[in-house]
Amino acid sequence: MAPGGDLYGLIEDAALAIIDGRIAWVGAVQDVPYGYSTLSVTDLGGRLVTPALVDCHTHVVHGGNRAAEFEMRLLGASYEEVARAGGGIASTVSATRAASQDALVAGALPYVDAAIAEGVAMIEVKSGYGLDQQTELRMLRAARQIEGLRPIAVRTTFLGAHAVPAEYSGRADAYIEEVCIPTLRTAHAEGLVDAVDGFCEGIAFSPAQIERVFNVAAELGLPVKLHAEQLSNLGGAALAARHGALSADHLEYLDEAGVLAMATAGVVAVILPGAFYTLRETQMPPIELLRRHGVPMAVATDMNPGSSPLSSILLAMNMACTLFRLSPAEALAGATVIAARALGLADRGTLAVGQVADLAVWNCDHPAELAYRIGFNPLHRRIIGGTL
Ligand code: DI6
Ligand code: FE
Repeated sequence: MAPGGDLYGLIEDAALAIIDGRIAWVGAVQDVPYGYSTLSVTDLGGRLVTPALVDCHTHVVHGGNRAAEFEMRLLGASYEEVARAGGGIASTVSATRAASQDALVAGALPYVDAAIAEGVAMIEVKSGYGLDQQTELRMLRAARQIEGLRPIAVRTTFLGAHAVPAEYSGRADAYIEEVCIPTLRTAHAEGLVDAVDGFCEGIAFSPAQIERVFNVAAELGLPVKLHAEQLSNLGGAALAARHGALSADHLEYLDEAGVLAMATAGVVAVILPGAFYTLRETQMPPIELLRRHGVPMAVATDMNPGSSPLSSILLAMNMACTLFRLSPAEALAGATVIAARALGLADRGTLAVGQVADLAVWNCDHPAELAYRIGFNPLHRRIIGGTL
């Protein structure tokens, strides 16, 4: 560990004891209790050690990509023209429906590997590009399968209320009743769901429609989170707060009433600068209000093929600082302990006794370097559950 201000609680010349995958002791080398002298020792060469990173909002499981749409938009096509040409979210739904589970896994692994290479030990993965029962289940099974193929923990989120599929165009209520809710029940019965999400927006679902899904989540004992106030303010954050949500995500159009509701209910604000950047948004999330009212802020990639083709959590941290004026310390907390909290987990994300020993070891002198450089990866190695 390295010298620096106490913003980070840095310990110089530090040692950390790990027993059975948990942090058993942390402090200065000269204070290591005698009883730990029998443990095997790994010298990390004086490098900076932080909790491993957590990417708490991604859509890495999906079919196809939208590079052609990106190109069309740069040539002047509007979002509507892109959609009429079969682009937009509908094109990802078609590609995802056409993909086998193996193909979905194979498509996600390069993003997962990129995350691992940057010190990520846990990634959240959402469904929401199937929008029919079969494909939503296949996406969630693919997400679960990743855990067996790579050294990373996966948390799955059911996002059936992401968009209205073409076959239900103009019939969003029927989609919620006939597809979304029955699929949620089936996915939960199969053990595929850790949390339930929705997209509360004019182009997606109304607060009343989201509430119907949230009520079923409550009945099943599942925590909820919400894409809220991304493009307009429909009161999604307050709705999430009323339902005791783990997080409300995006939040560019959040107002002070929404901030207060989140603060009171302990809802994490997940800041997603990759989508803000890609959509060339100009309305910033109300960072200063969130800070003033004590709403914890997480930072994530929102990796998805449309609005945020960003797989680098370090770049998301940099963007959170440069675009939204988070401090590097806030960005690091946002991609560790607060990100874990956005997933309902309190057992990781800090270097404290009893925490899961998922660590990142960096070729850095100071933790501010993690958010400072652009497109540079200083990871030395990860330590997962105490294992190098
Ligand atoms: N908000 C977003 O930015 C993405 N989903 C969501 O709820 C957009 C997803 C896409 O364009 O494919
Ligand atoms: Fe998202």
